[in-house]
Amino acid sequence: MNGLSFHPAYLDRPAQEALLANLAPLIKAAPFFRPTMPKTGKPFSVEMTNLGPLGWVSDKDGGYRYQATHPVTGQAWPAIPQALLDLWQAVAHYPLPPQACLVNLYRDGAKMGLHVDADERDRDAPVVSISLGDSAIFRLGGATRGGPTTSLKLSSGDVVVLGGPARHVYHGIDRVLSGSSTLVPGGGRINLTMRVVG
Ligand code: MD3
Ligand code: FE
Repeated sequence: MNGLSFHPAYLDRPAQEALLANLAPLIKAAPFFRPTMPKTGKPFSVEMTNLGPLGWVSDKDGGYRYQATHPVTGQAWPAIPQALLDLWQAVAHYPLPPQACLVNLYRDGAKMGLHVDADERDRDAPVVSISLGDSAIFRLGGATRGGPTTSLKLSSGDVVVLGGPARHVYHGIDRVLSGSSTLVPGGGRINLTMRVVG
């Protein structure tokens, strides 16, 4: 796939543990919430929180959007840790820093349907994804829904950079392989995506 760069095992186990320890107090301050679908209000199976000046949220009345505050606590999102900004710097090859780091939590049975990330004004900036915990089957399609797709297993410590054409393709998480990692307390998978919102 054009614009996709895959860095398997970019973070070794000690680095994954250090990152998770770094995130723990931030997630305590900005707890995971469960977004709901625009219009229908159907809850996501994935829980989310954010770091940075902006965070991605969704609910029945407001729909998909970025905003500066946590939808439940009303507080500003915690800052993106320097270790994550350094990682962005090392792999994104983009002049601007990320404004949002979306943190996705996949507990038992959570998945994410095929979608395109299109709520960012900056259409050129890449997205950097970091996987922690249980492995997941990631599905990658093309620019239109209904075309051919391929799947890729994302494991703990893997980093994916989606730039260029890959930034605008359909993608989702088919399933998480429960029990495949011991990293995340309580089990499951955490995915971080850093974004320039524009
Ligand atoms: C391809 N997250 O948060 S990360 C999302 O594993 C999202 O939680 C998945 O899709 C996850 O929006 C996949 C890899 C990823 C992230 C953003 C992309 C792939 C992408 C944007 C465009 C194309
Ligand atoms: Fe996405």
